[in-house]
Amino acid sequence: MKRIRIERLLTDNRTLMLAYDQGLEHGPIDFNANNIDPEFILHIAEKGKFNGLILQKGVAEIYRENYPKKIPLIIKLNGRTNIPRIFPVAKQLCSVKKAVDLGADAVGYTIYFGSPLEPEILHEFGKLQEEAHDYGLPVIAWMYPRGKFVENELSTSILAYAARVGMELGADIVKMKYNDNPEEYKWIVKCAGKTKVVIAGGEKSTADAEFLKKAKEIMTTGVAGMAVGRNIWQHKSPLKMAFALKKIIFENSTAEDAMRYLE
Ligand code: FBP
Repeated sequence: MKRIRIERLLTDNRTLMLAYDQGLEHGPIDFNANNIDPEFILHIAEKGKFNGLILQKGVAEIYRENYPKKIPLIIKLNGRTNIPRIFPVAKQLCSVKKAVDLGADAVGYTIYFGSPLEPEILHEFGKLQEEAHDYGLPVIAWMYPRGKFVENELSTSILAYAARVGMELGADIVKMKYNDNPEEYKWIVKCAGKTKVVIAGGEKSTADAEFLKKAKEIMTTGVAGMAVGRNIWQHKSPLKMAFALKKIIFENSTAEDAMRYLE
């Protein structure tokens, strides 16, 4: 079996990734005149020295020439728009081979855990996880409980189950939502075993201090870090927010100290 090259995504076992797949998932409603332009994001990724930039294959392919060489590329292999609101499912749109051709350092895939279409989702993931590992590529599973069988997407029990399933399926990293319960979240992280947990940023927070306080709390739960999109590139000073988060994630700074970067 090939060695999985996960080290590029980590700094001392911690990570801060930049997510920019929202153009497909949510549409231009997330964007303004600056961040609608992928080149704006590539610049932030490079200057912010992120541990990875998450893109759909189209952006990676079309903006290939401008891609910052030193920033690991994470290609999201599946995705969906938010127009058809039937079953939560996102089919594979990019092959592992295509991701490799594009220079990917890792691949990602959203598992709508609990969806009525879960059997197909898990089957598709199972195949691409093997293909990616055959290339030595780490696999990141977005473990999002969703659909009519999921009573509460953020309950500790469903998130713990989701984290465990990510590990059982061979994900190297699971990307999960945070449920504002640091004590219970430690159990969720434990359920993932040696699979690393990273937390999604979520909707743009209206208060920087609150967002940094939450990041600090998140880092007490044992997760490896965060994969943030809107809270960075919708921020009026994206790089300042990135550096503030890095202080917390990599240097164990307090939220108050990190806040100085934003003042
Ligand atoms: P944000 O940090 O902007 O929340 O991005 C994280 C992310 O997982 C993206 O990768 C993805 O596009 C989006 O959230 C999907 O979130 P949802 O399914 O809740 O709309």
